[in-house]
Amino acid sequence: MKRALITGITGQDGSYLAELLLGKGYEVHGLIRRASTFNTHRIDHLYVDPHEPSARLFLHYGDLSDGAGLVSLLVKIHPDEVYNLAAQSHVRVSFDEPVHTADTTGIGTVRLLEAVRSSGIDTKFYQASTSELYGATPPPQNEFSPFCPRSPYAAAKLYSFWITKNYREAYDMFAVNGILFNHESPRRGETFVTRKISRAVARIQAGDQKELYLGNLDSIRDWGYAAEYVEGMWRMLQIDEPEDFVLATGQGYTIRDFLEASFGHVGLDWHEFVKFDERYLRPTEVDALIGDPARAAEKLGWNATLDGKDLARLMVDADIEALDKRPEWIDSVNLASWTPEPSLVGR
Ligand code: NDP
Ligand code: GDR
Repeated sequence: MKRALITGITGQDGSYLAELLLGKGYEVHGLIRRASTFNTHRIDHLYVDPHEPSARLFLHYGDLSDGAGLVSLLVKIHPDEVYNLAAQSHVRVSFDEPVHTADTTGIGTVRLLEAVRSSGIDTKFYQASTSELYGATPPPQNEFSPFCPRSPYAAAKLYSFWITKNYREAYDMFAVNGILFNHESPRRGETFVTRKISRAVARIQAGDQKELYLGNLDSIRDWGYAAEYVEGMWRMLQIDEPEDFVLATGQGYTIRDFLEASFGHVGLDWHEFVKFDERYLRPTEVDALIGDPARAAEKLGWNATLDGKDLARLMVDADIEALDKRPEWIDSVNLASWTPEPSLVGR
């Protein structure tokens, strides 16, 4: 049985990847952070009591800031594959917490690589790199496009990209970068723009929310489906020679297009609900990201089947279903009066 270690298993991608690997017969180990509230809701459906003989998912407390802990964990688990998905992953937040972002999203990667190297374990290593590396480089972007990061997050990920490549070359490690363009799902964090919109559509339709505050509506993103992208991550570790790949749909849409598709899906006109709030602007913006996934199609046989507009419909339907499942007593409460102030709605 193959054994994998996933950092960031409680996040969107980690949960889909855990599902995929368990389905392929792997024993899956996940790094989780101790929190004062439960942070495992995305993987609760996969959990089997470790005392059961059928259990193949095991969770371990740890943190990318704790290098010694990572060494101990690797020695204990002895994984065949390591997927480094953990990061402070919010671009806007990285301007508020640049040093923390550098420490987890950047230095965290070398802590994990160094833990692999120093523990002498023979394992393949996947690094969650990002289209944000291209920043100001105009689309279409592929594996040969120059990097031009535009945020503390992207600068930290740039370090992680190069240190992963360096460990591959210096120590002959099977270490790869997946340069993934935006990918979304019903499990997307609520403060990323797609989920913020799909949740708002569901809540506005149910009468629980009146307005939606957003920032820049002109940026273009290449949105794919997270459940498909984790398959691409896995395929990158199954080829003979390690190399870096772009995963994308090749189709770009503006935030306006996403609004049109989401609100339009339930027969609403977004112009009536969306308001501008400058707090959601970034000091430096990434205007347009549209990936060229040709290399992944050719060498990995990987293709995205859903694009941004499909995602808008899928996510709105999922958020409406989630609201429908809430207990009946909640309907007797005036939720509209509970709508948080814009400052609390997220970034
Ligand atoms: P999420 O923000 O949903 O998940 C991030 C994960 O990292 C969570 O499990 C979080 O734990 C964990 N984490 C954060 N800080 C630490 C730390 N110091 N030590 C250990 N774990 C930590 O991200 P996604 O699932 O969307 O993305 C996965 C990875 O892929 C990230 O690295 C992201 O930057 C990158 N990426 C994402 C893209 C996307 O469109 N989704 C595109 C390209 C790259 P907790 O739950 O406790 O907060
Ligand atoms: P991004 O995703 O920055 O591309 O990073 P996000 O959804 O946060 O922003 C996309 C675009 O929408 C604009 N925008 C808003 N964004 C947010 N979050 N909230 C708003 O209210 C809002 N209004 C407009 C943004 O300005 C931006 O142009 C994501 C993350 O998952 C990264 O970890 C990953 O590396 C990249 O995708 C690829």
